[in-house]
Amino acid sequence: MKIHILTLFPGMFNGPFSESIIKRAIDRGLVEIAIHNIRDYTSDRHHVVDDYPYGGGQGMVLKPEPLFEAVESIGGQGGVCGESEKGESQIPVILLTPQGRLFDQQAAQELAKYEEIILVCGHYEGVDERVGEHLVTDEISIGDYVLSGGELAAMVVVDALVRQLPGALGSEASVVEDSHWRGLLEYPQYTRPQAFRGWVVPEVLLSGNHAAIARWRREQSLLRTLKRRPDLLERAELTDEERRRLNEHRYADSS
Ligand code: 6GU
Repeated sequence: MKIHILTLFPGMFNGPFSESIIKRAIDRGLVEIAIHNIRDYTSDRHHVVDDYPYGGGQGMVLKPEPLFEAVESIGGQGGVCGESEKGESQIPVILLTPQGRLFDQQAAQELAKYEEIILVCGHYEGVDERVGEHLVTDEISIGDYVLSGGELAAMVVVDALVRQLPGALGSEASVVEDSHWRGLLEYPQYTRPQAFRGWVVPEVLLSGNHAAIARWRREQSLLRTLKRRPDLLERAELTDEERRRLNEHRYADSS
């Protein structure tokens, strides 16, 4: 997979991409990450990337020309994602902005299927609306809070994509068992020592009874999700029996 990132602050990406899973995926040739400085795509003497908003108001707005120039030079053509007018398949061009649709595990899975994507980091008070309308194919937000720019959000997206690439993790099982894989939170994990400051590891995990352990973990996932993120249960893959038992818990808790 090849991921292009358009940013005004290329230096921000140095740390996160040179450690851990992402570094290993790059070293193994599973992903190539190309950081492009938006300022390099200006054509004026002062390399201006932003300007005052028409109509007045606070802050500055990112100009459209450098962003179009950058995306087109990379090979993204804008317009509707899928097929271009000429028929060749298009590279998704994704603007990171608090106005975007919420990024979740499902969005991460969909994006990870592409051979090449372009992430555009928004900044200042906003990005000229013509970028959203005519250049990008999608707009993504990573949560309901405002960040100073799209860079940290782009790093979040890259991490979520890269860890899904075959061979990126130590074992494929890690992806399958991850939180949110089937829409539930993960069960509690323990390691040695068996007793720490008087707090002991649940007995079942020491039993060697794999069926009992699997049952306990599933139960813990369900209860934890019910307690912390009940909204996730609507879309989770549950058996009829599990739904019935959860409903019992719900009523037990509300009475
Ligand atoms: Cl993608 N960008 C910014 N600036 N703030 C955000 C965000 C993105 N997602 C959540 N907050």
